[in-house]
Amino acid sequence: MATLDLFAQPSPPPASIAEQVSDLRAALHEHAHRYYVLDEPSIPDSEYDRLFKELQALEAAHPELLTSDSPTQRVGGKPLDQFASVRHKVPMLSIRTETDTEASGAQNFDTRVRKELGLTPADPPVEYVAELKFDGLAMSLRYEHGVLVQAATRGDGEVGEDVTQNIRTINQIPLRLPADAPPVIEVRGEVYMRRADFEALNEKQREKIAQGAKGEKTFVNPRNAAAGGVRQLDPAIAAQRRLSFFAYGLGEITPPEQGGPSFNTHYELLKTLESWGFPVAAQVGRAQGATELIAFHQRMGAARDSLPYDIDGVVYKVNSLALQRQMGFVTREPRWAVAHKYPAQEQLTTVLAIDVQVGRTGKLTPVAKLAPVFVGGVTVTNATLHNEDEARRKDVRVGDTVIVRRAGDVIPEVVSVLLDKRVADAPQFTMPRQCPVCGSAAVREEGEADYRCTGGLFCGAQRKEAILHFAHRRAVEVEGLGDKLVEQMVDANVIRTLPDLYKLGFTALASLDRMADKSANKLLEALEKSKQTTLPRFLFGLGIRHVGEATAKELARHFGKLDAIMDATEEQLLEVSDVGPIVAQSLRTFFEQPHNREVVEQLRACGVTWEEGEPAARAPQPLSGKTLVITGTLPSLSRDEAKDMVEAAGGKVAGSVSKKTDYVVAGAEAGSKLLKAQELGLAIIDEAGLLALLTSSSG
Ligand code: D41
Repeated sequence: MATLDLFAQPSPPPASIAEQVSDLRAALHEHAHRYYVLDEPSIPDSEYDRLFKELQALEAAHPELLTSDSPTQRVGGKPLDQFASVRHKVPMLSIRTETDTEASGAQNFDTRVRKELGLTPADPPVEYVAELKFDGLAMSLRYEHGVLVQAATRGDGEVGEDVTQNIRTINQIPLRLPADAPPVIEVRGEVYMRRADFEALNEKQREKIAQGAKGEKTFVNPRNAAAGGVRQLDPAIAAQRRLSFFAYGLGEITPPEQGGPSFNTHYELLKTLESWGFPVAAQVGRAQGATELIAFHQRMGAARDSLPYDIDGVVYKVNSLALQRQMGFVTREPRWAVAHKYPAQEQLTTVLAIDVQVGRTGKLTPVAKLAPVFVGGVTVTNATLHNEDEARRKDVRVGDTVIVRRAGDVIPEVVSVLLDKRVADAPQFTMPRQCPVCGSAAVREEGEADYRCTGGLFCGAQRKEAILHFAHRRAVEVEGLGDKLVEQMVDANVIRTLPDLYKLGFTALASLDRMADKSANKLLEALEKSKQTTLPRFLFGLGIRHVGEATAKELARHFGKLDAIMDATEEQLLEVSDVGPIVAQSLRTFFEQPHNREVVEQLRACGVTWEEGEPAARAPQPLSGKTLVITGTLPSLSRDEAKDMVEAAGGKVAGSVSKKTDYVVAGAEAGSKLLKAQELGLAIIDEAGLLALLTSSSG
């Protein structure tokens, strides 16, 4: 503190500057309230920043005008060694918890209240206020003469800790109250962290850890992150935590005899706090009797997962303050309030095993098998670990005690491991290099998160997908073989592998549900017809990863024969235009699996044939090396026909327009792709233009 020298005072700043400072503060207070509390910004961020800087400049030039409730003073304090103790003038009570998560929990409370008040069934329903129960930490905010002077944690209810510096950084908490607020008021509520702020914080933490920062960790849940933020000794760190606040009650307040306000109901109190700038949850409402409490409990239970923050229940309070006084409290818990919980979304359990599941497309997913635990309203026995990196990051091991979370209908997740409970010598999890279903090699390609089984045609897990793909219109077309039918045939064990398709007899087919004789015959005909195919269709139909239609055509043209492709080395494959290292590797891995080769042989043995050709001597083609995009409806050609013609002429058809597009073929009702082509100044042609290109000699 500077000593005050009455004789050497600097001349006071002109009234206009003090006025400017005061106007700027009022404007910034108002805008911050609209932005942080009401979520209805009234000016652009840039304008707010400009006003803020203006105020900072004025305060720097006139330090004597600086006050602690200035919006510039949210973060300013120095790091502390420890927090001072604060004795609460009015103890911070706790709240009785109703653990019965069913509707009966609300009924029980209402019954107790009515009994306590001596009401009979003939009396009207009791009026309550129903609130959300935020999952954060209780805080008491003390204002004197409208200025925030102290923020204290609940502690044991009698003595808490002075965390004023940190709480000042919470933008939702007013540093100053309007003129109609009483000289002394303590506002009580919950400091919490919104889920999005929690996710962003953990993302930042993960980055720090990845960069090798020591002593950093990720947080288990928003409540822990909020508690950690409140207990930061350095307010600059607390400020980065992005905490939020909801008000729900009062501590000390100037009594009416000394000019303080007098409230009749809890609802009136909440509305007044709201008018003074405190955040009060929009969901708060009055409820008549148990019926409306139950309805509130159910409504909020359904809305729970779509709220931007965690709640662990709802709170019911008798609305009339006179009735509250009449009821009083027992052992620090008011008789007039109760917290009605929802089923916990997180629970502890142990990991019994880590299995690896194989999806329809061959993706391997590690899954933790858990000791059954009731969480989020259901019994959970499995939790996904997503992929290798996630499993490593969480480092889940067999025997570990873990926190599982199940929110809404989202699949259960392992949130974290309690490392201090880890059994000695628990081995780290590693992804298998072999498919647990079929034993084929499992590979993880560069830049990919997932391991995949390479036994596409053979693998039991991928059977349905592989058959469907093979039978696709653009592959070895089997007309009428759709997903429902494949599903049924595989589930009924009528077919196990792809070649089984061609061994189907009429009896087996006709035995299927809803399969009339006529349809069975039609399918047999379609199968017979599909046997006569082309090499590109067959190759594409094998469903080799990264081998799309265009690549299949290019491979067929280049090698002429399937055996040549199956036996080609990586170098030979790389000679094919359109084939890069990833595709070459994928082809090699596929044909290295004996099972896949066997499937190919069996298909041939079943009579699937095509005309083989000679390896191509690269004839110059009119569209070789060109990429086209087709958009809109062409007058005579279908999209597929146009595509085939372009590809036969050596060109490629892409799905989206980019700088690399050589021509955009536009038909009727071409939309955004045409616009983009115009923007990029690309060559735009119509169907006639395309036909002309196709017949032109290359060059
Ligand atoms: O949302 C909450 N966590 C919440 C907590 C709430 N909505 N209301 C509360 N009301 C009280 C009384 C009835 C004592 C005024 C509370 C708490 N207490 C509370 N939370 C932690 C300790 C006390």
